[in-house]
Amino acid sequence: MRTLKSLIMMSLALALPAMAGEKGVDTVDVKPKLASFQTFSGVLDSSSPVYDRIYSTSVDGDCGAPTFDSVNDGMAFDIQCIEVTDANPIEIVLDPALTGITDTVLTLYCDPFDPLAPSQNVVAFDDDDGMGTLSALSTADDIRLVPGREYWVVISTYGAGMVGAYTVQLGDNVFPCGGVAVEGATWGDLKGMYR
Ligand SMILES: [Ca+2]
Ligand SMILES: [Ca+2]
Repeated sequence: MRTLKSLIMMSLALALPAMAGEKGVDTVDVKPKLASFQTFSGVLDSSSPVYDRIYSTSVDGDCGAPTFDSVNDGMAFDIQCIEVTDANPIEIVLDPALTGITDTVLTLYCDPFDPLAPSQNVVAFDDDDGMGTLSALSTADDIRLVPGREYWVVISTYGAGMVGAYTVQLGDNVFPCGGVAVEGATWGDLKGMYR
């Protein structure tokens, strides 16, 4: 009994520093705007593809933001394409009224995102800057993109097994260019096709 308890305490002690490093105190609650911004929507469910996600505290418009491996693996994800109309800072905000996922994460990639190499091509990442534990990339993050180029927004979750519908509001210099099929997203798959 005592041994089991100390084992549990040891596991907690080992797990906590990693968790604390990834999940900071949530002090930011960026609200979606009330105006009729463009949006995209989708659903994460048990049939969604999964990946071992990363997190990042940096922003790099040139697709090279340094990342950290998350202790959380096997997250459902969805890919949506966006483009910008100018080089002003962008906003991408999960809409709490239309999102049922309890704890989202959002990663912005240059095209393409490879679920087998999620640390490559990263522009920015956010966990909790939206309302509660929802995600938001806001103008405060100063993310500037290149018009005419496609970027991929990967909507996923903090932990594995989190599912539900989501809607994402885009700032007025951002517009959606459609969902991206996962088959088309995977460099590994493409290499497999032409090998
Ligand atoms: Ca979150
Ligand atoms: Ca928040």
